[in-house]
Amino acid sequence: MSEFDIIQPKAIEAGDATDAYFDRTVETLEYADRNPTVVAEVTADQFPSGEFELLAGLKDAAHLLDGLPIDVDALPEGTLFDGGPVLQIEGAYLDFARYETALLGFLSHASGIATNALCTRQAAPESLVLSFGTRHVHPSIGAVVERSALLGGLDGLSNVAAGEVIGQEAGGTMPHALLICFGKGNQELAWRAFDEAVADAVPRVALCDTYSDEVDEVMRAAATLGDSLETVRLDTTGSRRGDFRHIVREVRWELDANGNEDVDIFVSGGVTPETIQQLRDVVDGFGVGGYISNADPVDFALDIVEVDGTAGAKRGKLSGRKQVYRTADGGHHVGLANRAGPEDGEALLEPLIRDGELVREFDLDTASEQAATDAARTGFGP
Ligand code: PCP
Repeated sequence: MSEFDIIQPKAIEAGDATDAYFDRTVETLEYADRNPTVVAEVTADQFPSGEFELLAGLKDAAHLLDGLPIDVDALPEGTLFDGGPVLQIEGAYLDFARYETALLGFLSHASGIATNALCTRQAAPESLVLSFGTRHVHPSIGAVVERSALLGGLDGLSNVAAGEVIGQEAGGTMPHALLICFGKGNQELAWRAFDEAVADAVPRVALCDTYSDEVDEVMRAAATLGDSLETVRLDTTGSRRGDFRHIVREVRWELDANGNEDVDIFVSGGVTPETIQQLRDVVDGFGVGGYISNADPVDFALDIVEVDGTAGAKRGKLSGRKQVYRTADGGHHVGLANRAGPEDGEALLEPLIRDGELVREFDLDTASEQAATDAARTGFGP
């Protein structure tokens, strides 16, 4: 058993990562011999508001529910939704009651992160954008952060263990700590040692802002590594940035003036979609951390909307089994499932589990492509 404060996967699978009131509910319903067949829906807002969010975490949610004797429909992972419902369960309530807490957690956190990742992607469709943010979150959700970032369209990840979970190798070159270990004034020694030490496949990206002016360090790195230098990374700390766009353009000017037109400029540190839009014409790539990993979770709730065939919900929630549609103008339309949808509407809820069997496969690239396509259809972006 781990010494870390981490709920183990087996406890999640068993439904034990639940709020205690669901245990009391199970106890009470079993005592009263009551177990209605219900339809329950996961929704963020009841009516579309014009604010889209990106569905992620469905793979884990599906594996949580797999094997329970229920039917589940859901949007494809990587679909933009405006409120919901994003997932719908039909079954005897006691068969899934204890799974609500973990189900919402899987969907809420991943969808919030994926939404900010897609927003970041849309800010710079042509740039390299890498995920740097797992340092800001508990390591137990590092793979959730990295998978959601990739789902939103980022090009790469930095967390090694998360990469192993996802099946995609982590990338990265050097932190300031490496430069500092060689001492002030010895940046050349650090860059050269890095070039000699690491595998050929690792891109030669020199961090150029540790002790000195960015232009000065960039030109020293170029002189040290010559043709091996592929990229310079500027991670200038906030208090020293000044007019950062000007600094970046100066770096580009001096690189070009000295025959280093092929050297790319990569920027990291506090990067947001707004920063990206300001710099994307003068920067080749971005590392984005907190803006993505610290995203607010989507405020999903699971609500019963039908009991033993009769539509009914708590106050403030819309009764009845629903269907959601993508309309031709890129809108999100919610209607009752037993009524006709909009003429130009594409129904989005699809089977996920039938009689307890998972009937869908999950592929990260497919979900990421879905997100990009949907962003174009809905006009999602900063
Ligand atoms: C980068 C930057 C941020 C990290 C990435 C995450 O790290 O300074 O702290 O980006 P974020 O600001 O968007 O969350 P390094 O330059 O490697 O930091 P260090 O100074 O630790 O070497």
